[in-house]
Amino acid sequence: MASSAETAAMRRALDLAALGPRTGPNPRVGCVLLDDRGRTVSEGHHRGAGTPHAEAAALAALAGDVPRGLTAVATLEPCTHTGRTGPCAQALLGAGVRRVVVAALDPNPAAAGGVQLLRSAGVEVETGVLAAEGEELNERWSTAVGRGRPWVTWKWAATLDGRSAAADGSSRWITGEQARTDVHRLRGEHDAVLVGTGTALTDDPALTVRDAQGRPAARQPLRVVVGRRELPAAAALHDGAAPLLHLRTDDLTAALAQLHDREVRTVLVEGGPTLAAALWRAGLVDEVVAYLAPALLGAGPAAVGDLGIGSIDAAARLHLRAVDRVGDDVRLTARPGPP
Ligand code: AOF
Ligand code: ZN
Repeated sequence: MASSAETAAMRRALDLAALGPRTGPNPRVGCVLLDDRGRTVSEGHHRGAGTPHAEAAALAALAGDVPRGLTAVATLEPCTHTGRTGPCAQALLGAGVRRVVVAALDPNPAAAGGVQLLRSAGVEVETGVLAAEGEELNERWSTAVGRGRPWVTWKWAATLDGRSAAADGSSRWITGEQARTDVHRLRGEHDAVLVGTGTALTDDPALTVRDAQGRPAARQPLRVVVGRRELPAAAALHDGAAPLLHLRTDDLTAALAQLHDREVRTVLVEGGPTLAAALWRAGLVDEVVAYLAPALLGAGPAAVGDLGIGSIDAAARLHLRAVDRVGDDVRLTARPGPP
C-alpha cells in the first residue's frame, strides 16, 4: 500500500511529467524523492530525448549529500538500459534508495525490468499507484512502443453531407479559419504529418505548423509523403520549411514501420480518400478527428473511399470521445471500436 504522502507525491510527479514534451521518441516521466518522514527532498522530470531521465534529474537536484533510505516516487517504471542516458534503476540503487513507488510499467522491452531488478536488490517496490493516470499520460507513446508502429491520428474535414471536395475537385476551404488554425495545433502535437502522393499532387499542401498570421512554429513535424509518384520540384513540400521524407512504397504497414525505426511515435494522417481507406482497412487508425462544416455539397468525394462494406449491419463503428465547437464548425474525436 502506498502511504498518503506517497500518493500525493505521485500526483505531483504526474504534474511534473506533464511539463515534458508530448512529441518525440520518449515518454513523459516525473519523479519525486521523499525522506523517511514522507517529506519531499527533490523533484525532477524528463525534458525530452537525450536529456536526463526523471529519476536522474531528481537525484541530480538533491542539494548536498544524498541522504540514504529515500523513497523514489516515479510515474514510470525506472529503466534498466543504457540508451541515450544511463539506467535509472541502477542509479536509484547506487543512491541507496529504500523504496520505489511506480504508476505505470514501461512497455518498452529494451528499457523494462526495473521493478524486478530493484526488488531482487532488496528494494521495496510498489506498482500501480495512480496507474490509470500514469498510463493516460503516455497513451500514444505506449501504444506505439507496444505495437512497433506510430500512433495514427486520421484527420479530415467534410461538409454536413460528408463530402471532402466539390464535384469539380475544389476543397479550399470546407471549414472556417478557426478550424484550420486548430489543425495546425493538431499537427504540432504529432511527430509527423503524412499524406499520399495523390493529395500532395492535387492539393500541393505545405503541411507545416503555422500560427494564425502564417508564421512557422519553432518545432515542425516531419513531413511524410507515401507513394511511388514523384513530386514536382516546385511542390510546396520542397520549400525547405520542415524536413521531408518521401517513402516510395504503397505498403502502409511498411511505411509506418520505417517511421517507427526513425523514432516517430505519433503521425497525423491528412491524406485523401484512397490513403484513408487503405489505412482503415489495414486497422492502422487509432484516432479520428473530423472537422464538420455546416455546409452542403450534394455531390463530390467522401473523406474515405471504399471500405468493402455492403450493408448497414457491417458499418465500421467508432465511439465518440469528444464533440467540440471550433468557430462555426464541429470537431468530432472518435476511436475505432466500442468504448
Ligand atoms: C525512465 N525515466 O524519465 C524516461 C524513461 O535512450 P533514452 O535514454 O532516451 O531512453 C528512452 C527510454 O527510456 C524510453 O523508451 C523509455 O522506455 C524509458 N524512458 N525511463 O526511467 C525517464 N524518460
Ligand atoms: Zn531511465
